[in-house]
Amino acid sequence: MAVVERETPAKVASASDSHGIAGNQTGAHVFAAALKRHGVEVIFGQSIPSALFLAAPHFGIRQIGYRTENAGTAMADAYARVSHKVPVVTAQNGPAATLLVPGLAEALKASVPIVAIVQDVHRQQTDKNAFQELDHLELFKGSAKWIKRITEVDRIDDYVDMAFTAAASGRPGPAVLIAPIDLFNEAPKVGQGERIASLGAYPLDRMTAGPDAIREAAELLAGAKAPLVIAGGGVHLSDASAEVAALQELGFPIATTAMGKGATDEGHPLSVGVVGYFMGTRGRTRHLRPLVEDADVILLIGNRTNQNGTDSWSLYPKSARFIHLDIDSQEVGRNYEALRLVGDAKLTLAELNKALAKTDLSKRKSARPALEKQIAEGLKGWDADMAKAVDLNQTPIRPERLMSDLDTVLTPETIVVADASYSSIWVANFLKSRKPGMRFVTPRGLAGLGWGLPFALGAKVARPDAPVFCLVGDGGFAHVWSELETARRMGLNVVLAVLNNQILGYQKHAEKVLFGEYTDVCDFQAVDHAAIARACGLEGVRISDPADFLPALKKGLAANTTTVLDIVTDQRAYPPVTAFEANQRLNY
Ligand SMILES: Cc1ncc(C[n+]2csc(CCOP(=O)(O)OP(=O)(O)O)c2C)c(N)n1
Ligand SMILES: [Mg+2]
Repeated sequence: MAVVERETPAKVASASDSHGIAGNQTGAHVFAAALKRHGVEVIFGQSIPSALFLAAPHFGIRQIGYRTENAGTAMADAYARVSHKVPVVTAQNGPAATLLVPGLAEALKASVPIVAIVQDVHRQQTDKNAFQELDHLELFKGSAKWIKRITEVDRIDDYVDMAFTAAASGRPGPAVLIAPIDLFNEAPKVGQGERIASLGAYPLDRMTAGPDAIREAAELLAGAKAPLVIAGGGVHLSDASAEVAALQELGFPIATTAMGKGATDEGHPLSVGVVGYFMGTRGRTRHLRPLVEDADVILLIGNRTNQNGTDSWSLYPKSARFIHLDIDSQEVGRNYEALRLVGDAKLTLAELNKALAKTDLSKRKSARPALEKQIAEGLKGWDADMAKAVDLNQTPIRPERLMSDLDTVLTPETIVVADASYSSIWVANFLKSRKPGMRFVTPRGLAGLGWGLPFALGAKVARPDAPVFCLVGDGGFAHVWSELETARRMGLNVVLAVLNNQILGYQKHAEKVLFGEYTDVCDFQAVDHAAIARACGLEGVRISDPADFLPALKKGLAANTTTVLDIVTDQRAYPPVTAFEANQRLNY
């Protein structure tokens, strides 16, 4: 006996009656109205819960149909990072729900708000081994900030509001709302619409650290011999780059983590660039390591002091006095004991800047010319290293050549996306941010492969007018080729460059460094990614000559379709990760 895998479509509200709950309206309408109230314009889904998607257009909510749930969650994640709105992703119970886990886990670690609505089995079939029944409350433990199952149609508003509040307040993160399928078809008994709050933008609540701590921080920074600011991804989450820029104008050098990249204009004379685990030869900030190591007061902003950002906790000097500003009190002092500034970065920095203005900033003023010189010379040293270390005209193509060409067409509005592995490092190290608040979207929460293309699509949904460039490795791209069809169907035009080195690069190189050999799955058979793009009705161009990249890139950025540039790159190329520094095993 076959089981019914899909619910029967619910009655769909007419456009005129869509905002009130009356007559034969259902839980699906209540859900859609609540989402509308929170400013939701799109839902990343695949037609389930069907009743919700049939009702949603009547509330002006469009469905962005993903091919796989993990890609859909990554789309929602990038949409959130770029738009500052809380995105909604949905999935069917069971196997579909399990595929939300990777995307939610990345969002949890990267502090990105997402509301996931997960369909559950019919309430009367609970715990009977119903079709695709799974304990979702257990499933999402460890990958979500908040998980609840709603069982009363009359409480949909309450639960939707709780989910948005959980996602968008405090340290943002994913909230999972589990909703039995029959709830969407049931008519509410009591009137709805008492709740009027709109909770769909984050940070939902901004709070500042206490005035005494802020005053103490200002005194420390003003009186320091060699202060340094290291801004993390929290600056973007809090939309605090203008306040960081104001702090910079007071004479403070600003470095960032990879997640914080774009927090500053990297053309500013007091912008250090990205510091962390890729400060080896060819690392843009390699010659600025002393600037970090000699700092006596370090202000960390929205920086979780993780392994890569601190070069395995070897980079930040133990002797420095730390001031740590974060919305999550648990992050403050986690790895470096610090003066605690617990609060929203934007609001607290605004207060800190005011407090600094009242201090004696003559030290900052007098130190500035030498500081600017140190930074300029350090970056010049990098240029000289590059000229010596890399032949930008060689074939197979060096990724540094691609980044150098790409850098010439970047605008402050360009959104640069990268997948995990080397791609994240190529863009973070070799491109320059053009303004405070420029967006470089990389999966640095957990650094999983397969986030690149869906991130690019989610970013494009959030900012349709912005050019979106995405860099991926051939290994990571293979996780999500299927979303090329999504790009075409949804009319989301991005330029995707595949570093076709025909290997799991980072994996192979790490094995060579650690063991002197590597396992055979690191080498791939040849794949023509341009042909895959063309098979999906998109533009696909294979590039073997470095001179062909820039024209193809410009054409792709101007095109009315997604373009895949399949670039034959040198498999021996690796970015300047310090763990690989001067390792002879990589000269193969
Ligand atoms: C989902 C996931 N699986 C495995 C890994 C481990 N891993 C990190 S880098 C890497 C190789 C990536 O190869 P590719 O995407 O081709 O990029 P390349 O390093 O060659 O530029 C692997 C397997 C990971 N980070 N994420
Ligand atoms: Mg590869």
